[in-house]
Amino acid sequence: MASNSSARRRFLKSTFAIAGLAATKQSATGQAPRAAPKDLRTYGERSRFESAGRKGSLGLWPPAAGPIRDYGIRTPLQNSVGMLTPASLHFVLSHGYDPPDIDPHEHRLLIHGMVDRPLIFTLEDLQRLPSVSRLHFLECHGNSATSGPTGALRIAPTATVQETHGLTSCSEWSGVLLSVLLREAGVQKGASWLVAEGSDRIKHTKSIPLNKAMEDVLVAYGQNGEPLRPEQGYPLRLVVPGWQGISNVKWLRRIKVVDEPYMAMMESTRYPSVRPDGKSRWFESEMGPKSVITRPSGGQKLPGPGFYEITGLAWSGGGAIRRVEVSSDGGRTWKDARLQGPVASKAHTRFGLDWNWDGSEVVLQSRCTDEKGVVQPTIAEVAKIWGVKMDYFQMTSTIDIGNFNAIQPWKITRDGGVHNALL
Ligand SMILES: Nc1nc2c(c(=O)[nH]1)N[C@H]1C(S)=C(S)[C@@H](COP(=O)(O)O)O[C@H]1N2
Ligand SMILES: [Mo]
Repeated sequence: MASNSSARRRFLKSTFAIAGLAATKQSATGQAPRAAPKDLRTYGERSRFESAGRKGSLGLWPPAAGPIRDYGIRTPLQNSVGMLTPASLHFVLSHGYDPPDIDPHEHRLLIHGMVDRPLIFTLEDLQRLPSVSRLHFLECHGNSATSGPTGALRIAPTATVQETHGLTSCSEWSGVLLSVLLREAGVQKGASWLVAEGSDRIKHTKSIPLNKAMEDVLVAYGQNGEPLRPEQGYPLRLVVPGWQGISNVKWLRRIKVVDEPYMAMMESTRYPSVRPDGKSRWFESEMGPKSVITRPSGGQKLPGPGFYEITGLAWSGGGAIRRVEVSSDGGRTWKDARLQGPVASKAHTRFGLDWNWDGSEVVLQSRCTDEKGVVQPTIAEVAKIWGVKMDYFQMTSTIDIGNFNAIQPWKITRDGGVHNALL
């Protein structure tokens, strides 16, 4: 088999030859006429040739009767490049409701409870305080869950990476560290938790331990250089780095400092991941190391044998990604992938590996290791952790295994088709 570098040279040579031809032809025939210059657009749009889009529905919880709708609006990871998700393609998970229409001038954030000085902040107040900008992923704890009411969508051989992993995105979040606000309010002795509340119809509420709040939690008003999008919590949200999506309370309006978790509706009924034996994992908040190959991925088609970069994303709630390995022989041997910068803590990290496809049937998969040395598990290892048999992952049950971070295999068939090979 030719080495990757000679395969790549051959590939580049033929591509350049074709590119040269196309350029000549285009200028000769006057193709691709330029549109007359338009006025400067106040707010830019992408090229009309681009169509990558989110998919899914807000969904209701508990699911309404009728046909199963996918839960959540998913990011098209198969089209992603680099490590940032444009705000327009960020996944959306709101528990059944459209974003409230909040006038930022009217909006207030109240901090009260076990504090010396209850405080009320306007958005302008917050923007006068020292700001930080941090790269962090968000991930719904139900991302890639195979069981649960919509799990069948995740194990179908035809599933795309948008369907299997699209409930995660990565942004640069700007705002004020929550620790700054809490110090300003003066947290009283004995306080150990806080309860954060949103302004949506269900008043989404989540308990967060005080030590996490003081460590790296952000009260964010900015996303990728502009104000948050309404779907992401405009004008204010919590960003709880590396923790389950549910903690990142959107449309944030109240933080109460308390001395125990509140067992609010969402965290007590839906979010302890309940095991089939009836035990549940409460406040299992940190997301484990996870990676997925985004190209080639489910539903794509390789035009023929030759050189390809295998590329994907890796992330961990435990910190920065240290290593990503890729296997092209179903997990027998592994090669270290390149990590593309920036490699930020609790952020998506892009990886790549040169690969020469010889046209035979292969299974591609990636596994990552985070800075704590924790390695992404196989699905058999996940089954062991949860005390379930492998067939559990095929069942359509009302409960799903949360924080599911098993290695994702993609099978490439001889015709170049790419198929989900998780089960
Ligand atoms: N106020 C409010 N905050 C919320 C939710 C919600 O329904 N209401 N959903 C939570 C869940 S379950 C997730 S996964 C994340 C998703 O954030 P995103 O929609 O910006 O991607 O928001 C969390 N914050
Ligand atoms: Mo979520």
